[in-house]
Amino acid sequence: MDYNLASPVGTTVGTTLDRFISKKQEQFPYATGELSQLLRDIALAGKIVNREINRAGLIDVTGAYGSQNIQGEEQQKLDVIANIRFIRALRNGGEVCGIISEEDDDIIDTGKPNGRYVVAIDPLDGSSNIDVNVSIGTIFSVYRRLSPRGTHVEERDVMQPGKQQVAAGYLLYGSSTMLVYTTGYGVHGFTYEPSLGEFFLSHPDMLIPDKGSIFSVNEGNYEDFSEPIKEYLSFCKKNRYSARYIGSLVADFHRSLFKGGIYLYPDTATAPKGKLRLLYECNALAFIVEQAGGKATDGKQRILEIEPSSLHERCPFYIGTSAMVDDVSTRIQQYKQPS
Ligand code: P6P
Repeated sequence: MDYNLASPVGTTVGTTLDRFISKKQEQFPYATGELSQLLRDIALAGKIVNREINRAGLIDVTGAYGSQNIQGEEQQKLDVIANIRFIRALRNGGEVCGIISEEDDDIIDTGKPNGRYVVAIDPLDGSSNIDVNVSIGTIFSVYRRLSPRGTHVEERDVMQPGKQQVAAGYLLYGSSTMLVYTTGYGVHGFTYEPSLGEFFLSHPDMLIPDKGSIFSVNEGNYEDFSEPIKEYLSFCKKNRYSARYIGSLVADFHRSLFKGGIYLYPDTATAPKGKLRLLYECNALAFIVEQAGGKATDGKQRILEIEPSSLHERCPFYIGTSAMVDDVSTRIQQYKQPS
């Protein structure tokens, strides 16, 4: 029978994440398949966490877990569940010798001394939004280890500047669940089809719009912002930009990536390093946005250039459309304290 494959009946279901990774593998500097397997492990954990999130209202996984993380933040039950799922998936995959997680004070030794990679992860960012059904996300960075294979992970393995990342990505658990990642060869978005249990390529070679008119910041902190940031926000309003702030970093970043714009989490007098964490929040999104043609800075330097000094350090964070990020950096660097 002559099937008309152009018809909807014969339309292919699209490229799965697994097939895409395999096809792109030849672009990995180390085409040994280990980084491919690591990405598959993250996607698997993401599917499991997605299922837990989608059932959150039905089973007892919402609300506080009853303990705090090193940040002093109340851990949500799903925070703990997500942390366990990602650590377990990465440990079982065997490619990772160590992990740092927002939910753990110290480096996690996976007990896999032959793993070539280390992972920095925020297993469930924005989890305070779970109970109100707002989109939340997972953020991850992958580095090659510096210490010799066959030994246990060392602090230097995870304390690398963001420019050393070999892969980075995020999962967004929203109206649809997406996985967006880069290995340094462009940014690619996959949409999860739960009925098939697969991520399908939906947004190949993503690029951030080079013009933007959306600014995203928690203006509740306005009184604590520096003068150049206050001036920039006035500029945005005078130009009738749109204000959008979900209060969930992955969702706010994802919108900026799609629509253009800038996300700001500035330093303040009370929080001189800002709120967001360099190693498992800012570095990954900075790698992605630069691969998509955007920029990310702490106001003084590229996020990816920052040499980490502690596992859970924070940094001021300005990320999005290049011209908008440049505008903020220029204002910060040219601001002269009144004498
Ligand atoms: P604020 C969530 O806790 C988070 O780390 C990010 O997801 C989010 O962008 C930010 O904090 C929100 O912080 O101070 O505006 O509530």
